[in-house]
Amino acid sequence: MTHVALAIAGSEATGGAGAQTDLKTFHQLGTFGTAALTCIVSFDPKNDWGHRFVPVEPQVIRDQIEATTAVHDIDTVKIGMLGTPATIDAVAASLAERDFTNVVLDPVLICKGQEPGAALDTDNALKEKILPLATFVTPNHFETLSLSGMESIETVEDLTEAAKRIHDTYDVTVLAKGGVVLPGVDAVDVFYDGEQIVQLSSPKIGEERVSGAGCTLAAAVTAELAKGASELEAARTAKAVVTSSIENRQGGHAPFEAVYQGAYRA
Ligand code: PXL
Repeated sequence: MTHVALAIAGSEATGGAGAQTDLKTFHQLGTFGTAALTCIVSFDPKNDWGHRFVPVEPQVIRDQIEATTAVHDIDTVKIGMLGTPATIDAVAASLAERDFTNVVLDPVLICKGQEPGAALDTDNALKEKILPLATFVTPNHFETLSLSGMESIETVEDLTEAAKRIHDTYDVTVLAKGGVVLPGVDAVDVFYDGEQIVQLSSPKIGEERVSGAGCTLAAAVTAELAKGASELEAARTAKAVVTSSIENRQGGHAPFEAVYQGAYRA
């Protein structure tokens, strides 16, 4: 039987991020992909590609999780963009009712289309209600600052300290992403599970952030865990998948490019 992975994530219609990216990543890594949508994001080409954002009704989110977990045996789930405090409550309740072995959280803290006030409520709800249920978290530079409470992260040593603080606060395995934000020729991520600190490094590909890279990383961790990999093995494979997806990124008519997972080979 093919292992099943579930994404609880938003739709980003252009295929560069969100559930679309998660499903492609799941498929590329040989898992059976399923998705429960939490919100719908439509970039606005007439307004600087801002995010038009519509949350899915909380009960509908719960229904989708009920449906996927009734049809399939699912022990590994990825959580992407949730979007509102009400969505977060619905997902937290659905998670608490089930006993998932791996809950991989991509802590998407802000989305361009949201009101700053609303985004703050959402961030707080994510920290309070979802993070305690997560087993593995993949914060980017900005999210690592926010979750660790550190004032600045400028070196790999800072990133390591931040990963430790997040682990110790939330009792979760951390893969903190330095990405293109930290200086240097390599994109360095720091893995910390309470015992091992491991730096995952690969040469930067350009200096621009590529849309969907974070979704791909967390989805790849999820697929590997669903297949039975250890957390560290999953992190290593995910780093390779993201690097390949960025190398093979796809441009279009927007001023940003999107990751492509289809060229990755183990
Ligand atoms: O990459 C973060 C992200 C996640 N999920 C959805 C998104 C985005 C960014 O656009 O739209 C649905």
